[in-house]
Parts: sequence; structure tokens; C-alpha cells
Amino acid sequence: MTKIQLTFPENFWWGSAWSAEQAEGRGETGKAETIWDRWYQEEPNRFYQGISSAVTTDHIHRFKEDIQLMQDTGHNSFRVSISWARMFPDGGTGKVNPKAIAFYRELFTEMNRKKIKIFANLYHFDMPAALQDQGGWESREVVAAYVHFADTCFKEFGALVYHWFTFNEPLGPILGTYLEGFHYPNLLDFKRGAQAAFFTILAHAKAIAAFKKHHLPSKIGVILNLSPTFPRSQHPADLEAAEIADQFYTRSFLDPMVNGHFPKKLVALLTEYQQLPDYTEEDLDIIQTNTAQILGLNYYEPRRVKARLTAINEKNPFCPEWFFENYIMPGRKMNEYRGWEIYEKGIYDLCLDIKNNYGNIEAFISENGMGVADEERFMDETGQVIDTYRIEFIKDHLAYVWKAIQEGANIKGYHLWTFIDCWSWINAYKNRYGLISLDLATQKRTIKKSGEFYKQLSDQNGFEYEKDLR
Ligand code: BGP
Repeated sequence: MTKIQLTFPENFWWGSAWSAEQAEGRGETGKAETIWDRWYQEEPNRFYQGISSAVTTDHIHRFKEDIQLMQDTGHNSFRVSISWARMFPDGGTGKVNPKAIAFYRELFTEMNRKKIKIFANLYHFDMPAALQDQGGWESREVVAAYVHFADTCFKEFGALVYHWFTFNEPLGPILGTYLEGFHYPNLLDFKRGAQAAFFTILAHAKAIAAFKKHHLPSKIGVILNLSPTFPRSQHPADLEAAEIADQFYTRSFLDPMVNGHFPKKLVALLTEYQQLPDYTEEDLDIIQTNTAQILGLNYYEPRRVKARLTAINEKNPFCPEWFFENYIMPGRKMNEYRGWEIYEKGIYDLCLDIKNNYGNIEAFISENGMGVADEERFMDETGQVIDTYRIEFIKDHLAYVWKAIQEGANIKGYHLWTFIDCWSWINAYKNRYGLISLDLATQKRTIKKSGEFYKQLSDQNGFEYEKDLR
């Protein structure tokens, strides 16, 4: 095996990401109840070890120390999200909160002072509960409230932010809320989910339209979770199953948000099963003319599917799994803590898909990472987590990102999930993802071995790699 030095393009964005609800903590600025606060009030048992998002990583009080840690771990860029509930504490609408503006201004000014480019995301699963009561993403009024929030952020923070994002993983709340029960209020109704998905896409386009009016030097885009789909075999039944799964989970948001139109096969299928949402021609026009200018790619795992073995129980409401089953490939490598397969080459396939089918739009890896439970097991006598598995995970994925760049993919950076261990929704602090460990009892932050590696990686703009890239 030969060693090669993998060097990334100049000014590559090295950094990480997290979100407001997962890291800030409530603080004293005033903040509306979110769906996460509401759910915790109603069913605290749903959250791992009964931990809510009230304090999380307490970034709101510790941001100065945290920005120093960003520098210490090689960040030249970082993705935050701006909390809608903090900006509009009267339930997500009404008067803007001057204390929230002051907090984000201070945070962003300090990040700029430390030369850390700000990637600001406007929605990361954190709907104000009062707006969920009005129908959440199923409601046009909620879309209008979101666009007002977005427009306020462009006005207040436009001079400080490097790039903007309308949504993180818009598919997540649709699956979580309407199909799979991991987001409040846990409904089961595909058609309502399709309506919410459509209005999410419309909200993205309307926020982009509003953004254009500010004439900022930054770009605006979206962050999507994209798992390349692999069929069990080349049998036509498996290929068809894979194609349908891909339409539901990959093309559904990618095509309209980046290319401006909906995938024809998906539309035909939803029409056949009477699951199409309501829309107007004007909506389609807005979506077509306001597409993403930059694309974030969240990659964690591949999607493997096979043709269904069993008949559909039509009493079970319509769902994507009517058309395929998930395939458990023998010999697959697993992250058992999270239940996700690790398939490094998938990140390369994803980058090439974007290059070949989405006009090679400017893109970056906006999330990739490895959540591990009980990381104290790996602490040395000084209290540092020696997470060599995470360093290997990062290198093995980055090597494939590098290969995709050599083949012309327009990938501008890599952001790890995450910076300091943060709160993972219903999994709370079960799996730790950070470059920096968090002692929940004391809020003490300690740089892990991977944090030291990340600094070196960023300083050298690459690393020495010893494995073969097939
Ligand atoms: C992504 C989300 C993040 C983060 C990450 C890790 O889907 O954008 O918010 O949580 O996944 O997943 P989890 O926290 O579920 O382990």
C-alpha cells in the first residue's frame, strides 16, 4: 500500500455544524415554546434518560469560550441555526426580540473576529409550538410567518453571515411528524405529510425570493440529507424498488429545491394513489424561479432496498414502504450505536450525482459524522477521549470526497457533525458526535483526539492516506 498526500482545493471550508435547539439552551433572552419543549412537557419518557433541550450545551452563555475552541480545532467556518422561537418569542410571530438580535449579533461578530465564516441556517426542526398548533408546514400562514422571520434575519444579520440556508434536512420533519413518529405531534398521514413537504419547498423558494431583494454578497441554498440508493441486485424488480425509494427520499426535495421542478415519476405515482398535495400554478412558478444557489450535503448512510417479499396490508395507511423493503446487506459495516451502516464510498457517489444531474452546483459536505455511546470508555488518564475510530471515519470519507473533487465535483468544504457534543433530539446525549467532549454535569469542554487531528487537517489542508481508493 502506498501513502499519498490528499490535498484539498485552496480555501476549502473546514468546520462543523450544529443547531440552535441542540446547543444553545434556553437562556434569558425570551424564547417561544418549541415543539420540542411541548413534547417534553407531554411525554418526557420519549427522550433518552429524560433529558430535555432546556440547557443542552449551554452555548448561549459560553459562546466566547466555544468560538475559541472552534479556532483551536481548526475551524475556518461553522454552521449555526437561528432560532425562530427566540427571534419571535410570541409564538413565532409578532414583534421581533431585540435580545435575540443582540445575542446573534454578538455571536456572529465574535466569529468574524476569529475569522470563522458563518453558515447560517434558518430552520432546523424547531417549529414554534403555537405555529404547529396552526398546522405547522401544512399551513400557508406558517409559510408566511417563516418568510417574515427569514427576511428579518437577512436584514439584521446580512452583513455578518457568509452563506445562508433555508432548511436543514426538510425531509426529516416530514418523516418524523407524518410517518415514523420521531417528531411532535406524531401523526400518521402521508397526504398531510405531502402537503407539509410541498409548503416547505414553497417556503424555501419564497425565502430565496426575499433574499434576492437584499442584494447581499452571500449565497443562499439548502441542506439536504441524501443517501444514495442501492438495489439488492440487478433484477428488474429490485431496480424498480430502488428507483421508487430514490424518488421518495432523494429526488422529492432535491429536484424542486435545486432544479426547480418535481420528479415526474413521483408525481405520477402520487397522482395514481391520490396522495398529491394541493397547489397552485403560481406556487409552481415561484418554486421554479427561486432555486438554491449553493447546496449542503448531509451524508451518513446508504439506502439499500429490495423488491417487497410480502403483500401490502392496505389497512396500513399509504407509505413509501408499499413499494419496497429495506435490504440488510450481508457483511455491511455498521455503527451499531446509531444503527446506521457505514459506507464511505457512498459520499463519492453522492458528489458525482450532484455533479452529473444538478448542474455541478457549488456544494459542500454539510454533515457527516459518527455518534458513539459511552465515550468515557475511551478516556485516557487526563480525561481526553481517544477517538481513533472517529479519525478513521473522517479520513475514510474525506478520501472519497477528494476523489470526487479530482473527477470534477464542485465540493467546496467539509463540515463534521459536530463541534462539541450536543443534544440529539429524542436520543438526547446518548450518542456523542463532537470533536470536543462535554461533561454534562459541569459543562466542561475537553478537546478529543479527533479535535487535535481536525486542527492538523485544516492547517495542512489535507492529510496523508494509506488505504486504496477503489
Ligand atoms: C442529522 C441532523 C442533526 C443531527 C444528526 C445526527 O440528521 O441534521 O440535527 O442530530 O443528524 O443524528 P442524531 O442526532 O439523530 O443521532
